[in-house]
Amino acid sequence: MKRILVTGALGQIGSDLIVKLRQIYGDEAVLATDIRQSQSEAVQSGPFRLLDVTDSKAFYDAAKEFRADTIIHLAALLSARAESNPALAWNLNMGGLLSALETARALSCQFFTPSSIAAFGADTPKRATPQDTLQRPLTMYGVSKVSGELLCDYYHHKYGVDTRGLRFPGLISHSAPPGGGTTDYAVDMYWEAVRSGSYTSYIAKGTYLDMMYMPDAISAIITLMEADGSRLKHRNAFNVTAMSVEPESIAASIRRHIPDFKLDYQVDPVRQSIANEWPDAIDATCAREEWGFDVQYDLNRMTDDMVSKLTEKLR
Ligand code: AKB
Repeated sequence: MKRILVTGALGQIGSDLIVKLRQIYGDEAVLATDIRQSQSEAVQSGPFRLLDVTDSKAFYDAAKEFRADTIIHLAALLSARAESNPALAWNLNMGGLLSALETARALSCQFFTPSSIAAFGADTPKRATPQDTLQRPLTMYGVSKVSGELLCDYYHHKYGVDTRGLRFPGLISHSAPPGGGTTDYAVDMYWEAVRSGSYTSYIAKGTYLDMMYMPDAISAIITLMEADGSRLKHRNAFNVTAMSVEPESIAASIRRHIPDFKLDYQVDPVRQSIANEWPDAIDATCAREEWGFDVQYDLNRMTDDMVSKLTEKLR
């Protein structure tokens, strides 16, 4: 029976992941932690604890008292917010990861943390971006993600920690809003399409980025964590993606439900330069071969679900 500690439980991934993990392993088997308190029903359905992930003693104590055998470490600052406060991003993303890995080592926990398409850089091949390739990002978020991947590799090879990770593309969900990312424009577009029928994108027309619907991301985490470790050649993070889209592709998909939906542009130079550094479309072959990665949602299927869920929520 698993006992799972999740950090950043109130964030975009955490709020959906907690619900799914509790459905599978039981409410009491999943400890949700975050730096802030919440009344969210999903999180309140089982144990919750306040945790500042940069406090390594508090991290260790929380895992020890809960008798955790698995740590899913999600707490981090995303790309745009990290660019506006690079020192804070380094301290939180790297300090938090170090506390998490040290705890996993000391308590022999299985370990998951997400990486990102931000871990690549401007000189990485833009299309069919391979699993193993050049990674020289120029954003602080990217620097923290590539360093995090190396640290996970290090803890696996040096201490035998069972580290596993995914390089997530932009994640789209209708439950918790994302915060401070670059790919968040896609989520905002769905909300505004349903709420007001129009959206002004801060990402330019023609900017292709990988995306994935949250249910596929959650299922990828669980499948990877359940996979036979002896089949995994990569202990840093696997490329995973469901689609490569630009703002007009999402708008066209939305117009199948909201024919008058209007999309215009007011490009934000900071977030656009972050997006320009990221691949157009990554290659997920290693994830498919090593642990059976698969997705259920393409763009139109995701749009159908997003529009129907947001319509229920907002009207
Ligand atoms: C962001 O935009 O910062 C994140 C990511 C791709 O890691 N969604």
